[in-house]
Amino acid sequence: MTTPTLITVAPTGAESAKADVPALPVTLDELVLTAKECEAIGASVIHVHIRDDAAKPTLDPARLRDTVAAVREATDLIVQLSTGGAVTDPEAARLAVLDAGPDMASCTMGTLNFGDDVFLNRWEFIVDLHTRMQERGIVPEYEIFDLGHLTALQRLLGKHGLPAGGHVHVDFVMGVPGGMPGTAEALVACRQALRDLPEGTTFSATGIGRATIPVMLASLATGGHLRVGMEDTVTYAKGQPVESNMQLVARAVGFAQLAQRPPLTPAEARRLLGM
Ligand code: KMH
Ligand code: ZN
Repeated sequence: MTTPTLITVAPTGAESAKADVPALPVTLDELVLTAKECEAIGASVIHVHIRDDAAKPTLDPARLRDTVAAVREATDLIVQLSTGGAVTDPEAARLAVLDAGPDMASCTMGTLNFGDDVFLNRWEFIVDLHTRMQERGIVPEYEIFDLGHLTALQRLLGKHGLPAGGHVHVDFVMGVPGGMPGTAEALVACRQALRDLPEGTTFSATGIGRATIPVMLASLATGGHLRVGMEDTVTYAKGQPVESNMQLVARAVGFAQLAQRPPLTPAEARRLLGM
């Protein structure tokens, strides 16, 4: 039996500058337009980072609330806010992201070198984030940047219980300098390690930069779902900048259809994720 594909779009991220990547959606209007376009062609989840008036990453609470409301108003997409933010964001601001009331939020399962920076995720912070999401009924997407993060997730669920809704969904973020490589071999190792997580655990995968296509194909071939977008990929092919998030979602939909795993609608994705 074929498993349809959950497609997440991660349109903005916190790492690329608008000056370097003019097609990056950074205003609320740009984000909403992107959300509508990507939903129309097959995305069911949007992973959101926001920017301030100078297009710099921000976790401003009022802006986050307005963003959740605007995306909900314009689309049926599942709204997943990033609690990872930028590497410079303090823990308190990252926890306060939940006050914006998203459907989902990311929860990174460990600390790693992140290029030349450090993406800090202390154990106590992870527990705090996970517990607050349980209390508020916000469904986590556990971000897995390295194999050991799955061991940390096993420990988290064993000690602190299942997430809101009871379904466990993870996202393998592959090819960050400092994390696991964006290869089929690494994806298969992660896939095998899911044995130690609750039955029915689902996974998405995304490859950073040139890892995008191998990771996408490997994920489709092993029953996984897809995350694509300009947070992770700003070059479509050698020498060819990405024109829009829609272009990346369209490619993902094409690959998914070739694999006979058509995209899930947002309503079907909600059922899959236990919402
Ligand atoms: N921007 C990275 C430091 C997430 O959204 O939760 C963290 C990140 C993960 O993008
Ligand atoms: Zn992110």
